[in-house]
Amino acid sequence: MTEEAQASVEEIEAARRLFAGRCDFVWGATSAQNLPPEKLDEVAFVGRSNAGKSSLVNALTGRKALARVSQTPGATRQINFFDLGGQLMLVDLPGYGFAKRSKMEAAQWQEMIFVYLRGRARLRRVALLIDARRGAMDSDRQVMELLDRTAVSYLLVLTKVDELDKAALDQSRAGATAEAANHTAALQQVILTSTLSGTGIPDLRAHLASLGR
Ligand SMILES: Nc1nc2c(ncn2[C@@H]2O[C@H](COP(=O)(O)OP(=O)(O)OP(=O)(O)O)[C@@H](O)[C@H]2O)c(=O)[nH]1
Ligand SMILES: [Mg+2]
Repeated sequence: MTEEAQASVEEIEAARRLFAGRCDFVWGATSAQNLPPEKLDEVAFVGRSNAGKSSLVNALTGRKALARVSQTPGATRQINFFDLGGQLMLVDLPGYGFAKRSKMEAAQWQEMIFVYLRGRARLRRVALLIDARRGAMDSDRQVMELLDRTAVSYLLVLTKVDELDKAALDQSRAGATAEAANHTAALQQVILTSTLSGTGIPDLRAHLASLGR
């Protein structure tokens, strides 16, 4: 069994305050050639299309429409940068693994995501989102391997846990934990989240806020 690092009451409260404060959209990059200068440490939200990245950015910051959310995969079309209180840059990326897009476009987006992940000196952490109903797929493993190679530490975040009963959730958690154990740059902690019920949101805030200090 892995012991999960629990945030203290003080850390949870400090994180709540940080995420309740200002958060401003500052930049949308349509290609890896027009990324903004690196002013703050960055945390990127990465995952397959529709995994719930933009929803999670909204839930963390308590905003309804800071980041654009859609039922249709492909909602986020650029790399969006949000300045959280001058402390941390939240970076919402387009999703990968969306089969309906043209091959050309899919390849361009994949390239943009990979260039960003490889080349950002102040990228402190990646939250790699995995739909709890689906588990990790090959496209996720490609990203994990890239992050292992570049030694950017990442946290597996299971999303939409409200959709699962307890047995399915236990299975999903076990799958993600095993996946993390297989990858050198993956943190051993897995965070379970739901933007509908709020499960895991304070924990994820605490995790990210500890980077901004
Ligand atoms: N049941 C449930 N649905 C969720 C949750 N989070 C997000 N969704 C839904 O999942 C869909 C996709 O959400 P987005 O936040 O747009 O996903 P994304 O990963 O940003 O997608 P792309 O930008 O296309 O890569 C939307 O219909 C959301 O309402 C959750 O915690 N529970
Ligand atoms: Mg999105």
